[in-house]
Amino acid sequence: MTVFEGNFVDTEDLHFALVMGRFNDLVMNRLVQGCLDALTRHGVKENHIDRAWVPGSFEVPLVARELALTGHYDAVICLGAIIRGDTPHFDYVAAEAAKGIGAAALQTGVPIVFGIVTADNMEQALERAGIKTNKGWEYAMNAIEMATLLRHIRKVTAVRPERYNAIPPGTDR
Ligand code: INI
Repeated sequence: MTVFEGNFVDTEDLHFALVMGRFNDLVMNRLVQGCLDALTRHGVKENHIDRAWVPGSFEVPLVARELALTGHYDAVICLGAIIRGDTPHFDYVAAEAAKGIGAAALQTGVPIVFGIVTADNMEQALERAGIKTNKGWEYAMNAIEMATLLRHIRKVTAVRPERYNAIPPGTDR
């Protein structure tokens, strides 16, 4: 039996991309700081963390997918803050962000973390961006775990093709 798992130690050679929505920048700046703090304190090199700002959470999936397709990143972290207003706009933006990020991960085979804070008001959002807890930190940990987990799976399955490679060579996964 093999237990595949990620870890928070073998991080030195990992590369990450952050895709960040500018909307609600008070919340966003705190989320980004929490995320960078967690990555670097777990051994990720600062110059291995590329960053892209986009207008809002709706634009995050397209850029996340584009960066994932480069093949350069072990994981992409999507950060955004969507706060409910008086209209249904919130629901459209949140649904598209969630759907798009999920699709981008499945299409590219690169872990793409859903780091979009959705909140009913600014107070709730700020609580999650450092006042009580910092979700940016948590999203960074999710990215490290997924990056190291996929590396583990790919390493083990590559050295034992007779056991794991049921899919004929050349088949698109
Ligand atoms: N984008 C967000 O990231 N958060 C929000 O709260 C938000 N609201 O409420 O409107 C928001 N809207 C902008 C959206 O993401 C796009 O940038 C815009 O619709 C242009 O495509």
